[in-house]
Amino acid sequence: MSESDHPAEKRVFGEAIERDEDVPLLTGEATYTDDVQLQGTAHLAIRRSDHAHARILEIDTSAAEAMDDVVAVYTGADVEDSGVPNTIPTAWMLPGLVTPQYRMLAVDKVRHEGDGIAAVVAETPQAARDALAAIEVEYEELEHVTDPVESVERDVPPVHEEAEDNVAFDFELGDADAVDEAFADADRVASVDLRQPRLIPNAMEPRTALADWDVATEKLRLWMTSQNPHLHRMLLSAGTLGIPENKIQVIAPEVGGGFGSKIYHYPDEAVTAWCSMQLGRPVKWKASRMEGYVTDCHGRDHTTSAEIAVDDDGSVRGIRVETHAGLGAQLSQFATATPSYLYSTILSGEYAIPAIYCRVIGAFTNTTPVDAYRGAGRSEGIYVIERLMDVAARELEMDPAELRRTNLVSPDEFPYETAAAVIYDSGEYERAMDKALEHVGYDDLRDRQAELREEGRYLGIGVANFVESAGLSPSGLAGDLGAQAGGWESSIVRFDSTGTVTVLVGTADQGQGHRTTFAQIAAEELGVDVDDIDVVEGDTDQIPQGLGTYGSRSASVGGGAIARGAREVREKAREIAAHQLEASVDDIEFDDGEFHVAGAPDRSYHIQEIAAEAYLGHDLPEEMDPGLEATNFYDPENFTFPFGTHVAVVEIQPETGEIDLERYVAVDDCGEIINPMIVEGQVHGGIAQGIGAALYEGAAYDDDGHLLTRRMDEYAVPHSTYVPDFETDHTVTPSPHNPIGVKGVGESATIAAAPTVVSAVVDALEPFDVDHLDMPITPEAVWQAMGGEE
Ligand code: MCN
Repeated sequence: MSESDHPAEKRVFGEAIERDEDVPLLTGEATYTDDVQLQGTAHLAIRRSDHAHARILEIDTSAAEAMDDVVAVYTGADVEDSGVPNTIPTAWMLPGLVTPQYRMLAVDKVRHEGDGIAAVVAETPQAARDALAAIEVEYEELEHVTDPVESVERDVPPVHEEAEDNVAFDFELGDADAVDEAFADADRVASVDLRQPRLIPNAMEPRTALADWDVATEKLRLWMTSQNPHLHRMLLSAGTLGIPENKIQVIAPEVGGGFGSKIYHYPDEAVTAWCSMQLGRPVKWKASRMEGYVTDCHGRDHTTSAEIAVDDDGSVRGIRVETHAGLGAQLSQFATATPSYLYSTILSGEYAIPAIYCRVIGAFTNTTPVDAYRGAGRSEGIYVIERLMDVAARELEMDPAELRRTNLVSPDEFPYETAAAVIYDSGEYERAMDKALEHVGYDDLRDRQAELREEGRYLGIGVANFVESAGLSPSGLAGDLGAQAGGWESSIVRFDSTGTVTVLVGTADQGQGHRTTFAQIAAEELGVDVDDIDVVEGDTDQIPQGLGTYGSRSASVGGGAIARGAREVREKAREIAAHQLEASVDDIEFDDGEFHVAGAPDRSYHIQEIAAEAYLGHDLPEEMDPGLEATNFYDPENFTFPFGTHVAVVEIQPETGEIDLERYVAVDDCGEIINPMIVEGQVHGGIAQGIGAALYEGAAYDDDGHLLTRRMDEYAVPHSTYVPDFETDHTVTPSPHNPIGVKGVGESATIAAAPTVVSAVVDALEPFDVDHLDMPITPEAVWQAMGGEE
């Protein structure tokens, strides 16, 4: 272990303290959006398209309007006529991007099953839902397309008139000529065609919104299931409703999971707000589970051809990747960034690859919009490079772990600039890989595999390395690449006069444990007890600015803002202490919350006493303002790049094709660890989601463009019995540019697990000459690959 595994002595940072948030969450005392009750609330239900693609000829709402308890029925034309901007804007512009107007309710045609057509507001949720069926819609059906390759290659009516060929963008990264040369020179070339199916996020709490338009003050209060209340405030203001930003308050109370799906500015929450504005009374909308399946943004949907050029000694010379990325029927906020920059820039993985070229065609299809889902872009990219490593190892008849090791970026090469245009901050890749392989007993497993094969048993060992760009930054770079927002986060760290501390931060938890870990950061910096710290997130009126929680940014960027704010507060307290102790500031030491003069620890002031002095005392240093708080905006100089190695061991049942996942070992490196228990929880959840993608999950459409997997018994998220006990470990390689050395961890294991498990299954099937199977790998697919009849 290197020295970095033993950070300087810490009090509470790095401790596995229990999650402060759990008692209210587990006892049902916590407040979710649906728990918020306002007097006089009306209820919204949304009539949605049953067709994948159709022109709307006529909508007759009269029967619905006449029903008992119905307050109002609105169509897309009503929204349009109200004069609001009525645009759901995209947040990431790519060169040449086609941006058709995305409205709150469809006006001319429906573009996917689930597209909103009309809004019913009624006195009760049941009355609103009942009235939906009474709305008569006359359609002219149009040919539809659900597959991203067919969408651009087949002659089909365009999803949007603005994109005749259904291409929203055609993106390239890397040096095509250098790659051509590498391929011409290399000893061998291997290739693989991959399909990464659509995944459905399945957060436990459905999307919900409660809007309250105050007619007197013309202010909108909107409680909603949001991962980023400030972004929602900004997008509602500028693009959709045309209300000044300072007249909108977005509140995200407890949020029950998101996995990306609650980042986005959807039409539904905006319609809820718009209805409240029309009626001057509170309006609530809550998605049903099935509604969520067709309206929450899906993830992935990539069809890829990838090639790798290698020399006989295992050196990778270059990779070439072409991907059709399904975007669905509309451009969701990060729909363009995820399959372009987040995907292509991680294709180097943990390896020193001299030449990389990637082309991504973003295709509109008649399906639910696709956007970032846990691992967003990085999952898809790491899957490609790790599958390429496996096919190259087969081509070279080399051990797949050995091929990986041969190409790792070594510790002395950091900061390492890849041929995919990013600079990795720090890493000790081989150390993590060694740890994982030793833990699983890799060499012995290979021996056992050979022995079992003699007996007609098929053991598979899958190894995958991953690196991940977490916490998009800096803002300048994001802007250069087309982002319509920055990469910073903001905090306020405030002592109260009695010595307690309030930390306000612009991130927004959905289960990650921010309240606990952020209190640990502040407690460490300020030398106070964690119980004296209250962390506040999710309310735009309390926290002036923020960008939210996604892209595994909260610990590194939000935590960075908190640490910097706390340090500012500590320095002001130091000045007050120096004044009280009649000493020079430079002579004041800070130890476990106490300020004292160097070498004279007997006379000291605790920082909490100094807080009282800052508010209540009468003797502050000359020209110092009262109070003890700091506002900090932290704009990191780079992403952080967590990494690690995961190993899976499977055994295939030859009679049925069933896959027994026997062991799963994960060694992750997320820099300095704030709370090891929370990190382990994130890794566990992430592995489960990656296993889900590898073996169980995948959205499917029928020939009419209807989603077939629209219920929990049709879309298979892994149950606890589907996953083995996880064996986790870590290394610690601090990020050199982060104020507290942390890197993100929220998505790491999802990124690693899918290629690890696929690698293991394909490894087991080596005797059957199987180089690759697409996810989700079902027993049926395995059985067929082993020669079973269809
Ligand atoms: N942490 C830590 N030490 C580190 C890094 C992180 O203790 N070195 C802690 C953090 O303080 C935080 C948690 O681990 O409590 C995750 O931190 P981070 O990696 O910064 O990720 P975010 O908090 O920004 O969360 C986003 C990430 C993403 S992108 C998805 S998707 C995801 C995920 O987190 N969705 C989740 N984890 C989830 N967990 C739950 N329960 N529910 C979701 O919807």
